Amino acid sequence: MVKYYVLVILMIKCVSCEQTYDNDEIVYTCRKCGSTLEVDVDVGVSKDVFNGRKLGLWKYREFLPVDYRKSVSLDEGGTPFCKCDKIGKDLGIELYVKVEGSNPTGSFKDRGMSVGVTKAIELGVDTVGCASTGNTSASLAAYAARGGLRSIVLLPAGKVALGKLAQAMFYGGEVLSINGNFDQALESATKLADEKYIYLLNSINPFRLEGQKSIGFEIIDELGWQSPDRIILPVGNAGNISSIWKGIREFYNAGYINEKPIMTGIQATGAKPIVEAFKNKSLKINPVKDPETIATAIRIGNPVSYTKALKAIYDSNGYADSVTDEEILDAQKLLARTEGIGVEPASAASIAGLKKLVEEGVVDKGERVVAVVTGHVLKDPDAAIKASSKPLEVEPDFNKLKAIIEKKIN
Ligand code: AN7
Repeated sequence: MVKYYVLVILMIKCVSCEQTYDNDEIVYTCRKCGSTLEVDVDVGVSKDVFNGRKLGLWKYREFLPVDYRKSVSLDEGGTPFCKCDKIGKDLGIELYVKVEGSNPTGSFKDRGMSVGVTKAIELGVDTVGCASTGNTSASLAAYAARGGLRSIVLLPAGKVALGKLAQAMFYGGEVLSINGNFDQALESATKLADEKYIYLLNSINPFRLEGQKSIGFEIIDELGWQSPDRIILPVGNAGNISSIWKGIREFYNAGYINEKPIMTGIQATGAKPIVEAFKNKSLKINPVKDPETIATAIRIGNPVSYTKALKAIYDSNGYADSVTDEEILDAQKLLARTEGIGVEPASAASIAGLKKLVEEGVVDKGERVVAVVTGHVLKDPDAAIKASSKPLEVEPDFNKLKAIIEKKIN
């Protein structure tokens, strides 16, 4: 018989001035100081309560601030946790890769959307919306369909990878193509939310981030209730690094772990306001006006969760750095061709960054590192095709086929 008590104090709290808001208030940023908000969750429960439950987001339901019994779920989370000995050995570290592309719509956003859409229904709203570089919109459209809600998504015109666009459209999202970049699309979506046309499910929404903290939970759980030395991941709008750190803090506060990992965020050189702030030891960013990178998912110049992300980095004795498009594409290929893990370009930033930081001596030899790879290779088929050699055309003639196979094709 498992004995435990659960104490959940639910409040929305400003991360800068600590102003609090009621759990059922629709509020995205602090009305007093303008900063971002987080849901304050205080849980006292023995980790034995998780025994026998299937790995996944809702395994940790005591830590999630919505009603589990009414959850809008597609069985998200419980993603592969692959030990990568070949790349690990080359880098002189113990490497695990958390493969978030195996979520229902192919990215980590599903964890957040499950909680976010559940919250939307609890609040009684009928329309959800977001701006997106692609993955958020795919996930939102799917979970809105599952929850029976209308969804409106704003995408930067011509800049969304094909797989993501196909998903957003096909799941029934009302897709608006904005003549501008992601940051401008988000400004428009925020205005729609302020006027109550949509319940905004970008990562500015603190309930969505509650779902994403489960990446941190699963990593700890899968390492046998131990912290890795480091978690490294790509950073765009900076919600994910913030929420994983929140999850880590909650498991630490609950007494499940005695150490915490070094949080390490990687951006693309053409979109690296967080890296610049980190180099200047600042808690403020200078937005990048015209962000550019092949990794369209993280082509973001004005990340909304920068305060949380920089706090996560500073509080964990962490690090932030950037990688070039070339380094990203090389890492994407390396991961696919060495370990069989196919990710979209943005996701490969974590591997590219890890390689760079090992070479620079920032990552120590022998470290136990978890690299989070955030989205599936099929999200961006154009990038995958461009990075590969063309299929050879061969007549259905065995001798011709043999002659070709006897040479190496690639
Ligand atoms: C594959 O879909 O912002 O730092 O609108 O799709 O939490 O923003 C996507 C972001 C990393 C960055 N990897 O995460 C969107 C969007 C992939 C992503 C990120 C995104 P955050």
